[in-house]
Amino acid sequence: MTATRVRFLVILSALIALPLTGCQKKQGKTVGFAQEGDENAWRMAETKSVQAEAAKRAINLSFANAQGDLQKQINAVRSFIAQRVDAIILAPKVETGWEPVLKEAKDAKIPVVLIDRGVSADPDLYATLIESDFVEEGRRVGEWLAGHTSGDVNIVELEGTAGSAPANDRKKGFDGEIAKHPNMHILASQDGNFTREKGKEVMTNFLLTIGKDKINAVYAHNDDMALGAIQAIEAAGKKPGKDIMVVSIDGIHDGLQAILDGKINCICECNPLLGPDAFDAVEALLHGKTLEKKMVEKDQLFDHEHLTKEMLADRKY
Ligand code: GYE
Repeated sequence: MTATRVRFLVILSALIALPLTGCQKKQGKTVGFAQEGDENAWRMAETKSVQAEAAKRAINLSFANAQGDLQKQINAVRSFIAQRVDAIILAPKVETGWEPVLKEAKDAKIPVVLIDRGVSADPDLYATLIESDFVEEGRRVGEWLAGHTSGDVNIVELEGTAGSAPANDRKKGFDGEIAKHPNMHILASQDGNFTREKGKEVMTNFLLTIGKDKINAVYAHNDDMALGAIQAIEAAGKKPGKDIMVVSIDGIHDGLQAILDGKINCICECNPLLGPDAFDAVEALLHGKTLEKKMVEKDQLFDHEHLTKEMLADRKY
């Protein structure tokens, strides 16, 4: 090859490369993730799992944290549609209110993968829902409580965020199980918004208004509220896990540690590490596949007999 020809080829390739580098269009796929909030360790673990999985697959992730504000979350989905992302992952705060924006996504041909919480909208409006069986979680801890007490139990209930799928379904599952035992009663139920602070506040109030000697057990819809309740029980001079039994759902590190410490009696796990399943779904959809409307995560039950220090050391959240 002559020197002139080499020079010509170098200039030519530079000219071809120029417009490509000049254009800032991101390479690869872009996915929007509309997260409902950052209220506790479970949710932070879920967010991290989605972010880590996007990075692993070299997918650009647009992340929006609605900080518990439904309207903000709906607006985030709307802005993902306006950005023309390739797909949307949505962890919806509550079940209702999603039809209009899900319709907009469908009209724009952007698939929506729901993770961790369901919605009450027409299933045609989203591609799939990846979540745990919340009714079953509530049922299992109810069954555990019935099986590990005389069956004569006065319970107070700390509910998750009002209107959210896990709050609605965990209540349903537990209530259904308790109803089989005529001497198990729920004395009071109140929204603790899935946070430790609110769990403590509501439990403090229950202990004062109902009386610390009348309550035999706490059913918390998640570990964080149970951990808050434990602080309230100890402040009232009672022993959590003994004087007042505590059962909850999630299986975060601090919750399982409380089982080892004898302060929580039983926890039904709820897996927050949904990133891999969420992106398997996204990639299948982007390859034109149709998915099952619902994929259910497998959860295990922990109590003092079925938990060891070693198991806790391996825990990812
Ligand atoms: O149990 C709770 C979180 O939606 C399943 O939300 C999730 C629940 C989880 O705030 O800790």
